[in-house]
Amino acid sequence: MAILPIVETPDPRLKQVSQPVDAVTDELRRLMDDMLETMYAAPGIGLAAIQVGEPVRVLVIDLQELPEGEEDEDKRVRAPLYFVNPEILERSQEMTTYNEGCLSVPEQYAEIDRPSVIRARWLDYDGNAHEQEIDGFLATVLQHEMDHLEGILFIDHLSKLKRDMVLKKLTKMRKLAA
Ligand code: GNR
Ligand code: NI
Repeated sequence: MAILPIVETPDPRLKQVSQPVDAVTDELRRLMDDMLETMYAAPGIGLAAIQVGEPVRVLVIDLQELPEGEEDEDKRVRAPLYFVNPEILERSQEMTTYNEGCLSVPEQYAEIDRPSVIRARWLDYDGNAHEQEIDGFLATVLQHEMDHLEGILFIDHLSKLKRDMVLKKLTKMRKLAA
């Protein structure tokens, strides 16, 4: 397994539309393993293949939630999810707002509205097909990741004024870090 460099805005690769994969092969599983390792190291809770420069419709998610009643941050449980060629079949009219971040827009956050519940279809790590209704934080993160497959970042859901403010803060942060 390998930790891969994460592509950051304004890299034009993040605007690319990713292509469906023909089959879940060992080579694709290797990519998914590397994406997961890269995501854990970042650390993050989701990663689309284009964020490591691969324009294919593949993403990994692990919400790494604390067990009920647990407060120790070290007790987070790993439960990786793999989505190949994901599709959204239905979206609820009801919307939910989350303060989103993105590894490709480091250390910037903004409140984004998205449908609260979606019905999705995808292939998993073994190439098995799933169709399921998804709600809660997973619905938000899956929609954030699926946006990456269309070349869309969470900041693209903001007004130009707010987006430019975020990008300005990012530039300033990078100058301070340099
Ligand atoms: O690590 C991440 N956290 C996050 C928080 C709220 C909504 C979406 C996300 S996904 C993000 C990782 C990432 O950039 N995935 O593309
Ligand atoms: Ni992201």
